[in-house]
Amino acid sequence: MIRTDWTRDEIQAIYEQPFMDLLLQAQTVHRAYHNENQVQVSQLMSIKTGACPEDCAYCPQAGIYDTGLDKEKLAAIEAVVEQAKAAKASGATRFCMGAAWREPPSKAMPVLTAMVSQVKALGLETCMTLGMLDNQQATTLAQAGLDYYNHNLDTSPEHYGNIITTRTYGDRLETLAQVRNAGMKVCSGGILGLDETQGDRIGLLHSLATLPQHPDSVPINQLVKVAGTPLEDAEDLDPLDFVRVIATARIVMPASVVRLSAGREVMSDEMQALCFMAGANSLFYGEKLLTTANPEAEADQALFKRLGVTTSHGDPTKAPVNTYQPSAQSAWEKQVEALAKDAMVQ
Ligand code: SAM
Ligand code: DTB
Ligand code: SF4
Repeated sequence: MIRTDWTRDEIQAIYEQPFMDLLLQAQTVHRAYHNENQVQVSQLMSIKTGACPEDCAYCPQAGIYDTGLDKEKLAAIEAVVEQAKAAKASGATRFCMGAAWREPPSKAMPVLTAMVSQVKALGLETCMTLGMLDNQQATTLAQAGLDYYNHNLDTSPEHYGNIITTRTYGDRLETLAQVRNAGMKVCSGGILGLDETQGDRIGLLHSLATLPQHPDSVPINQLVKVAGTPLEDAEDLDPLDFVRVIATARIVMPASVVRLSAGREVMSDEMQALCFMAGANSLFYGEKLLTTANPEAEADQALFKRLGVTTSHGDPTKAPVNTYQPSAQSAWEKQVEALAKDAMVQ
């Protein structure tokens, strides 16, 4: 049962339950839909860096903030293919190309489509995040074979105007609709740590979980605070609230792949393990995100080893994905119940 009619109250009730209950529920749902010890790994590359005309208050690439970033024009196709080869060799299965644009300029489209087809020819899944897309651009990218398009809602509709003024929430929803209509997979999530309230976090999850079809991939980013951006001194997040958001996303969008995204550089291995337990089953891999640091691939491999986690080719989702009956007891729930009975007898 995959629902797209969640109310905010229902999502709030899931989010606010005792932490252990929330984690148990999330892990139970996770096991019904996904291969429990598998994680999908994507690698990012910034193919056009900085000088963005938008004013996203979290972003080091917005041209109006002085973040000391080196701006770079659209990368050459060969440079992108080289980096994609290296990503594949280090274990990534999806290559995500990001550009600091409001929307892709039409003269860039032939270069972008060549990047998609050449990266795909390496046997990698492809993803792009280029800003807003119109119908024509979405169709062109889909025809070139682009598998995923990333476009985040970022926060709740109410908080959105405090973070971005140069494009609306409605614009973002429109781009997601264009991506879906063109037949590409949707990657859409948000950022935590934007001085938002708990209600805003629930509002973000509500917006994502009530889209006509859930995003296939849901990145949950923790703000990387960058000097020079308006959010450089934002309040630190309670790490357990971050885990609550992951767990709630897992429960309300059971078949989606939830990605533990930006912010891992400051998370302990134990915190990341808790996020996997809460239902995260994808991450960004490689020492750089777009412009900021990420854990080294070796550190991630060591963490996977400690946790007995393997990386998946494609999504770690079980097929068929829509047969989960919340009322039916899973094998794992039965095991938990049996163990609890045993404990009472002793
Ligand atoms: N310019 C395009 C756009 O915004 O649609 C694509 C690139 S943009 C950098 C992709 C996403 O990265 C943003 O939507 C935001 O969620 C995330 N992001 C940007 N800066 C971040 C930061 N400092 N910390 C965490 N996430 C960030
Ligand atoms: C997403 O949700 N997070 C990624 C990806 N989609 C494009 C980007 C994170 C960027 C973090 C800041 C930086 O490195 O510039
Ligand atoms: Fe530009 Fe994207 Fe950064 Fe916003 S998040 S300033 S649109 S690069």
